[in-house]
Amino acid sequence: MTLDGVVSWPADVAERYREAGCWRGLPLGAWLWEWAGRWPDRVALVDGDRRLTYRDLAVKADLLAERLAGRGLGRGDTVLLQLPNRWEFLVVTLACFRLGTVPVMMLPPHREHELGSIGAHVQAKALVVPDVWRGFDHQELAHRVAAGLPDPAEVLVVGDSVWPESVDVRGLIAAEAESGDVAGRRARLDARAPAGSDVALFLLSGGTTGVPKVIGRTHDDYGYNIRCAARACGFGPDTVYLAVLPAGHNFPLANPGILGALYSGGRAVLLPSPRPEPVFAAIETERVTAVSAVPAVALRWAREAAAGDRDLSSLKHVHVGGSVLTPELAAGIGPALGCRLQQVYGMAEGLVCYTPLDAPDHVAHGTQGVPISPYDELLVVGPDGASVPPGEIGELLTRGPYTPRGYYGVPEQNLLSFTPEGWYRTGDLVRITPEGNVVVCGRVKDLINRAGEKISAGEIETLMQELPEVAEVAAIAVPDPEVGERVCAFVRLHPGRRLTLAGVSAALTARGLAAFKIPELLETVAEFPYTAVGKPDKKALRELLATRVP
Ligand code: AMP
Ligand code: DBH
Repeated sequence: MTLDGVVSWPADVAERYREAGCWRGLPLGAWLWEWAGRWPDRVALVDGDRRLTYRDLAVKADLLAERLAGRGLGRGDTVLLQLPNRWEFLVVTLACFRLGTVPVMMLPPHREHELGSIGAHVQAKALVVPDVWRGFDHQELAHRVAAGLPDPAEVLVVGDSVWPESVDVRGLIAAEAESGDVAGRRARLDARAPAGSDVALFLLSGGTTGVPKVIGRTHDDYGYNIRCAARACGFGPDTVYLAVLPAGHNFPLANPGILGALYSGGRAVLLPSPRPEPVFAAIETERVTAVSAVPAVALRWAREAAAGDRDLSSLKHVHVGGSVLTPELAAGIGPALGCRLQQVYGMAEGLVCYTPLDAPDHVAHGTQGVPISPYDELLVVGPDGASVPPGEIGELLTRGPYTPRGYYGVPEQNLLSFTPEGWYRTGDLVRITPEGNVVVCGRVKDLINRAGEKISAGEIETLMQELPEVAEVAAIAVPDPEVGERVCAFVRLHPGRRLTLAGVSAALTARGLAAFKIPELLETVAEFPYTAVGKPDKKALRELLATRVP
């Protein structure tokens, strides 16, 4: 099938990126068999006691790809992928890349609301989930979501208790099935490989509205992104990268993350949680050289590292990004972990900036770095849309060889998020230093950034508006020392009605909203303040909140 809603780069621009060598016309994972040939026995992936070599990965990915093809999945079909950081995540992802089937990178906390709306939007043909994860029955959820989708979708399950009506992923790639005709299978898959310009995967964006914002990333563009990020972070065959953030997120997946480590001939270690003790233990045992985290997590590690007795001496770099980090806090992270800090400002929509490996402290601590590609274009504009003078604050617009020109299947949203000249409006307020480093100063988009998870205020408002008690609602961010920001819902209630935070939480959970998005503060007002155009005045609400919450 073809993905009709994908917005491509204009032909002349695409040609430029091809000529410049950014786009190579190769499918993601083209390196897999090359590495498997060169270093068949080198360990590529570690998940607890499980160690997969490059050859293991290539054999398993191909086997699964062929099995998926046998179940009717093919080029351009979409699959919702919701797996924790375990080795199967990567095998499924690579199998999809081999086949040209497009995984949609869901996150483990997503529930019916997210899986259902995105699944319908991309017309998912299958869901891949764990059986039970952190006490939650994903298999049951996946069947419920599948039943509600417009087209039939299969449920593929990774785990020990797979229902008869689900497909057992581990069974498909069990060791006994692996023998057989490895070379023949490889040749058959090579013969039907996707094109570089095909969409390789869909990433999710923290949106600002009710519409699902999924970003189609092509084999060409994502491959280039991975290469640039790996170079910016000095990744090579000696790299051991530890992934603790959810692997489906653009940052640990590819910037440079898991795919950057593997592309460089290094090793990726997967851990399903960022808790300090298991993280420190993994760094010690696996001699980890690089790890990435959002600021809240990195700061926790920095606080707890001194108290532990783990040997963290292998660690060279910690990559920190996803939400704001003050220079004062940034300065403490490297010394506490005994390594260098590299700050990163990135987005699933494309553009990624990194502080250079050799950056002096004032740059590494006080800025979010420079674009990873010389072909990235940055424009800082004022409210009138015109460029601001150098060094002044404005909204960042960007274009480039790995920043697509639109979200998938939402033409009206794209008119708002992209300019006619193809610039993506990041919604972030930045300034650019005389040396060319980006400093993130705030944002204009209506998002709440909770420990790097982006939450759309509009999404919360739409769901809360449906509550019978609620006459009017506005969701705003409350600053928080622990997670950066939390969701606060302001409501005006219908006369005589009452609503508690627990009531809101129960109602939104019942609607199938991911737990991290549920408001943690509820404030009632008799009258909403309004802006001149008649929208709830969120600035006034923030000021009001400051007077109520000490
Ligand atoms: P998303 O579009 O959901 O992938 O989220 C990307 C957004 O995360 C960016 O547009 C920023 O708002 C935010 N972000 C990412 N990295 C940083 C950073 N280092 N500092 C501040 N905000 C960041
Ligand atoms: O927040 C992000 O989306 C993000 C942060 C750092 C990202 O996508 C990235 C690096 O690639």
